[in-house]
Parts: sequence; C-alpha cells; structure tokens
Amino acid sequence: MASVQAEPYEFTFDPRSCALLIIDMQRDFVDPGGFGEALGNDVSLLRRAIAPIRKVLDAARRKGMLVIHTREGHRADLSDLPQSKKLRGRLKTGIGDAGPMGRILVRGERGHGIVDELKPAAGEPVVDKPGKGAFYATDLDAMLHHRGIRQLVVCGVTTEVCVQTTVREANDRGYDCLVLEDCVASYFPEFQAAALKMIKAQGGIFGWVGDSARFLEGLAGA
Ligand code: C5J
Repeated sequence: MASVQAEPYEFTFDPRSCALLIIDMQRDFVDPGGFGEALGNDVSLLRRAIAPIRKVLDAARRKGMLVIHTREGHRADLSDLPQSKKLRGRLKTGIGDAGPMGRILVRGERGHGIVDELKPAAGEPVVDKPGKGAFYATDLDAMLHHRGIRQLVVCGVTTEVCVQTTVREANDRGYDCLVLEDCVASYFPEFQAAALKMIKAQGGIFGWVGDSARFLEGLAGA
C-alpha cells in the first residue's frame, strides 16, 4: 500500500488497483496555434502541467500502474456532436471546422492528438470521449471494472471542465479520485482554485487533492 499526503487527509492506495487517468492533454487545448489559443486563451497556463504529469507518468509506468489517456473529440461525420455543443459560443470556427491543426476536435486530426511529451505508450488505453466527462458514452467504466481498478489518480485539462466532470462521474460510480494540483490546469486560474476547493470540501465530497511531489514520494514507498 502507498500513502500520499493530501487534502482533506492522506490518500492510501494499492498501485495494482489504482490507475493514472490523464485527461485531454491534446494539441488543440495545449499547443500554441490550437483551438484553445484561437479562442483567445493563454495556453502557457495549461503547458505548465506537462512536466509534472510527465514525472508522474514515468513513475506510474515504472510501478506497473494502469495508465489511461483520454481525448475529447468527435467522429469525422460529426454524428456524435450535439447541436447544442456545435452551436454554443457562436464561433466563426468551431468543432468540426478546418482549424490550424486540422478539423477542430475531430478524431484522427493532428490537433486532436495527445501532445508529444505525454504520448501514450503501446498498450496504454486511449479513451475517445465526445463529452466533457470521461465516463459519458465511453467504455471507461467497463475497462476499470475488468482490471479491478477502484481508485484513480487524475491529471490533465481543464480542471473545472473535463477534469472536474470526470471526477464527479467517477465519484458517483464508486471510485476514489486523487487530483494532483500541479498536474491539472485551466485557462482560468480562479476556476482551477475553485474546482480544487470543491473537490476536497466537506471531508472530500468528490475526492482528494494532492500534488505530484507528494504522490511520487508515496508511490516510491509502495
Ligand atoms: C474543454 C476540456 N475545456 N478538456 N475541454 O472544453 O476541459
């Protein structure tokens, strides 16, 4: 068993029944020239999470933990894209349209891919999700169930959107989540701070919040 200093109290886990879940570290959100930047966001705020996630990823791989990556995006024919999501924002160039890195948030396009620094290794599942939560319309829950996973260490972007939605979905399905605060990021630091506060509030209503250094220390002792 491993124990990680976290809030609201220590997070204990067995690396054999705990998976590392990396949410949507895709070029379209994180890289200069992608969809996120085209919307006027400062992607450097998101890029800060890459190096700490890489350390956690390397350590999880060394320990033999299950690593799962997710990507937000849609089928090429956009049949899984709700009109509400397509139309909201009244964007001139939105999901499915041609962007600087191919069609925006369409599976198989360059912008939809995971950044090179965090490239999935052979055998690591990649979950393609059409929504914000990683459980909605995906086989993530079945995959975790079949591998005997009960706990998740969660990293990725953005904190208050896809990360928080996924943590809430996981909580309702009976998974414990540890969110590493330097391994998640938002275009809006105030939203990140609020989302992390919500997760650990009321004795950990949605889960735990820790950081990469304390996670790596705990994992080393497992
Ligand atoms: C957003 C995400 N922000 N991965 N997606 O639309 O959080």
